[in-house]
Amino acid sequence: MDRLRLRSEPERSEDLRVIHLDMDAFYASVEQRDDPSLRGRPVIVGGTPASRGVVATCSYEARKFGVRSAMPAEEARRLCPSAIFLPTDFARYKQVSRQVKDLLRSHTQDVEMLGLDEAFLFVANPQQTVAVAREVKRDITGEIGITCSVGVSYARPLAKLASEWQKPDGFTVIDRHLARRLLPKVPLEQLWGIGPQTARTLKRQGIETGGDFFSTSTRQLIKMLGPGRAWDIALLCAGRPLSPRVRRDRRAKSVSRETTLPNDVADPGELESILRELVDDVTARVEELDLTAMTVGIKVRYSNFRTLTRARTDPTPYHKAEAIHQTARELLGELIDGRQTVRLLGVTLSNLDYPDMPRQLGFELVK
Ligand code: TTP
Ligand code: MG
Repeated sequence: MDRLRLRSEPERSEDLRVIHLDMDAFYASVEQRDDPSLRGRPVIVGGTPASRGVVATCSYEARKFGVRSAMPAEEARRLCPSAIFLPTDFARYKQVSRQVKDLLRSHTQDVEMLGLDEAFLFVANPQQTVAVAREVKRDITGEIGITCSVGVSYARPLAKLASEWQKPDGFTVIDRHLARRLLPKVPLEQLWGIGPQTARTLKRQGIETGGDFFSTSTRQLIKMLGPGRAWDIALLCAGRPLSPRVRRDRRAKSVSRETTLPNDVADPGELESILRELVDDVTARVEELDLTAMTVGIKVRYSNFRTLTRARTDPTPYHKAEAIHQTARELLGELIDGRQTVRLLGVTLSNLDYPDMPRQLGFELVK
């Protein structure tokens, strides 16, 4: 059976640069901090059983009884009759979240908040990351008055996995060595970057861990996920996720997708079908954002690593996926001749038209 094989990666020195921090039982901890009589007791924040609401979160004391976020409050009360139910005081949690953010910014400018209670921090000097992470954790507990769990690693999904590893009040470092040992056993739904939908699709086929993923045939994985997604997940499961950088500008200037092929390919028909999957993927993402693109670009990396790009801009935005396919196919035709073997293919849609942005009149070819 043909299995996914990743090209071997040059040995790298440790490069722990990413910190992920997640507050413990956030809403409930704020409540316990502000009312000492609640400390050490099962506290449930969210809807009440009477209003047929659901649990937003609960203190770790309540978790011992099996209470969880998103559970009907009625069920939570059955599991834990002694629990204290409190309404959600969103304004207060938001205020604490702002304090957390300011504190994090005083440690490093490279902070990316995700929702109210979690954040990624990026540290320039990897020698200092663990020390920075310890200081941040200590200051959050000291100055904000609630505990958090912290993970340190070399890429975002692994830092996130690390912070969840020993909750609450945890501190976990996942270096490359540990990542290689853990990942084959980690349930896929715990990997940030694999959504619940994808995890369910894979689980239905008996693929529950990184180890299962690699013992599945390439053909089956590509059939289930498409080549781009299959390779992204393969890299994730191998502990080699893409760049750890922060995106400051959330408004995308382009949407792209590229994939390193399992084996080098020269056959134009095969390359076209892989290109089709990539185009489908970027087109779906652009449509999801309610945008249109004026430029279609492709990238080809040959086996000798020579990389060429081609792009074409159309004055009327590409509204139809078929038109994008057609252009991408033509551009590919300019770069392959059936003899040269290709190791990577990519597609980019750019010159995106945002509904609130004045239509650009002059545009240039984007390479
Ligand atoms: P989480 O970080 O998922 O949960 P938590 O902080 O309460 O607990 P822990 O991290 O220790 O596991 O979510 C942060 C807050 O978001 C949480 O305090 C309440 C809110 N929330 C909801 O309102 N509904 C939900 O389903 C979830 C998961 C969270
Ligand atoms: Mg949390």
